[in-house]
Amino acid sequence: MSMTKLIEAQISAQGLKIAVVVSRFNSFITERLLEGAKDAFVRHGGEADNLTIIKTPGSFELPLVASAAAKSGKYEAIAALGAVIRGSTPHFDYVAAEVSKGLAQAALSTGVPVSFGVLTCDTIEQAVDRAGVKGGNKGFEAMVTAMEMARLMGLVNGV
Ligand code: INI
Repeated sequence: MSMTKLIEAQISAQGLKIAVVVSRFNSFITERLLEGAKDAFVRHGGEADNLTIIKTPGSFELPLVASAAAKSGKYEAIAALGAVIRGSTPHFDYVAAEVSKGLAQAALSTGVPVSFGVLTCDTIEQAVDRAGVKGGNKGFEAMVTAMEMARLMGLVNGV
């Protein structure tokens, strides 16, 4: 009889070293995302000493810093947090496109999970809703994903 293998990770921060890379641009939103991420880490058994917070000027700078943090070998996962809010110029589209592509690239090129906790919103209200008001907290979710992916990569890589 054949036996199907299922690989699925538990979500726990116990013993995990994680870096949060967070943008200062739109800090009234990103500070809320950061609080959500810290809350998720602590609630899942993470130790304060195992959490590193790295601040960037804007979301555009997140991929380079996430990539450097991933390459350092110090962290099992990275959670990237930012808030890109549409203005009256095409700037939004360039920043949103580069940060999403860049963070995916940082994960794929290093093998270290990088979760996408970057809001891309049309309005400030939409961003507020996703930073702990009506729509949950995307920083919390990004941290939960970072923890699960850190464990999952350990299982897939046979560590
Ligand atoms: N950075 C953001 O994180 N969110 C934004 O909404 C945003 N807008 O709209 O301009 C933004 N711009 C700054 C950008 O990320 C860079 O820091 C800047 O262009 C310098 O490289």
